[in-house]
Amino acid sequence: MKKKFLLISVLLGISLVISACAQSPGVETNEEPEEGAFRVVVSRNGFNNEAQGFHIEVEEDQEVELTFVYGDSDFSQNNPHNIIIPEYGIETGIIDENNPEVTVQFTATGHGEIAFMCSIPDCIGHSNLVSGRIMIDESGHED
Ligand SMILES: [Cu+2]
Repeated sequence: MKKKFLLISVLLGISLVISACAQSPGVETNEEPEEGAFRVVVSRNGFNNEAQGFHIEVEEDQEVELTFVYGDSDFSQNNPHNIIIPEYGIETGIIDENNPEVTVQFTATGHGEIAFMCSIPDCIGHSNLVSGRIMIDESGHED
């Protein structure tokens, strides 16, 4: 009987810890991101670790929220980046270990592929950060 009580107490304790973790702010969850919202890790390995061909897909005229997250914290030195989307006149400003997250917002106007890249030519891994694309689907909303 005592053993059973102990087991229940332990299980209850574990579930309390789990629910506490799930509720604490800033903890990554697997929830579906808001439509039009994207998180892109920027590191010497590329955008989300893709050296080439990284892109996000949006609908024409969609409101887009793009969050760039510094991904070189595991590197031996600070490695500042500055992401620009020239077509929209957008610049994140320095993203580095002191300013690890920047969100930009824009309306996905225009056609085809909008380029984004790092504007700091001597950042480590720069060649992996020059070919980001925003692909705009012009077919409308006929899902
Ligand atoms: Cu860079």
